[in-house]
Amino acid sequence: MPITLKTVDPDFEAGFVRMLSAKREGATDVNDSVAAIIADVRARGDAALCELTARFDRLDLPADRLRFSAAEIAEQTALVPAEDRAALTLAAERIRAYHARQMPEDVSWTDPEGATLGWRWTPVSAAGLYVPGGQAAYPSSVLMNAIPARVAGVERLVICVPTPDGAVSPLVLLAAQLSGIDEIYRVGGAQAIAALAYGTATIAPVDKITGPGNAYVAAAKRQVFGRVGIDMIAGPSEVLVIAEGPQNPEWLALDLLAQAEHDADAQSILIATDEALAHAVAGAVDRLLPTLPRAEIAGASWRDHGTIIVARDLDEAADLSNRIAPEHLELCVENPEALAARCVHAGAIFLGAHTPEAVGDYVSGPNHVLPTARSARFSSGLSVLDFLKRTTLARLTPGALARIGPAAVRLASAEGLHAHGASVEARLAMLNDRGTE
Ligand code: HSO
Ligand code: ZN
Repeated sequence: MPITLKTVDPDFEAGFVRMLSAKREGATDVNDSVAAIIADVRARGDAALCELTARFDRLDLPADRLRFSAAEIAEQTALVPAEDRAALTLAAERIRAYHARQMPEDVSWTDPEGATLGWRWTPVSAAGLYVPGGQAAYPSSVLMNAIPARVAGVERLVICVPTPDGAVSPLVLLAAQLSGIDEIYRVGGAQAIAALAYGTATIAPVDKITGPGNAYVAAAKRQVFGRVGIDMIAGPSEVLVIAEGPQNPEWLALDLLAQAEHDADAQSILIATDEALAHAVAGAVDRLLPTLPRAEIAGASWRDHGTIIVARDLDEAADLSNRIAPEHLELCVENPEALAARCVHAGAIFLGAHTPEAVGDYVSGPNHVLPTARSARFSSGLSVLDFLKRTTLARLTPGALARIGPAAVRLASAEGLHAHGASVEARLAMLNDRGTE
């Protein structure tokens, strides 16, 4: 049974705070073993990569076979049924169109002192995308990571995906192909992250690593951060559904279960403004749960982390939502735009009863790599900006230097940095000799 809280109850606040601070991820400390793997790959390159792949994925390959050949990719992608290919192609097109609009413009202006200022965006040169193996090898996540990088103009894009016992996902390879990636290695875990960060003879290093992964991958990303950029460390997925009646309880129940089936640590929360609707949804969840192929995972998530809150009104619901700062926020209410304006901390908002979160996972266009564990308070989902760097630009005319330079001289002196001041003064002295405009 999920926790049910009513905001009118005197013990509501304590229960809500308990839910907010509950830790949903197992705290296995893998830092030491990850550090050893990274050190090994740095020291022994491909030899370490091959040995670790044999050990962890039971795949014994020489270094020159770690990369999928063009023939292997063609052979695998040909296995994808036409309907799946069409769906993935539609998803890729919509994700591309959405992200193309995120491309920021370079900016330049001349201020009243005569300084021409601005900034310029340039892509990182190479990015590595980690794709988990096994059950979590989501082709949709390949698109969500690769397409923004492509749109940003990243020249070299690489995928690392573990293939335990040699098992390959044709759809993952097709997603890579649709994103224009042909450099794909069957390497996973911390060793893949180490190779992407430091390079080996076979895998040239990249500048930025993105993509989800297990505890080892997450720890490895943390440890190589600084050497390379990383996207974020994603925690278990979560959804908050805010609903006011009348609503179809089954729709809402399925939205909660869609999140729950990801992971036993996932969290689904419903805030309803009327108690009858809350009960109807809870009943629908109980009815539908056993029918799911992933009933065990979804059941564990719903039992341990599922929460239903009955709020007084939508104002109160919005306040609670802002405290939760959910990764996904679904607004099944009469006027979702008005409510969305009040919900300021959320990774992605889905407006209205006909926008289930699952369409956002695949085909609506926005990215599904989103801030979890309340990090939507200070961060955003993956975007084109994650693959761009902003370089600032400044050009001063002699007149501009004459007008603002003396303040720099003054501040340099205050900071005790003589050469700083002198570099400006030398120019000012010359300008004084010549006279400036
Ligand atoms: N809801 C997940 C993404 C996903 N769902 C991939 C299905 N496939 C995290 O936003
Ligand atoms: Zn999902």
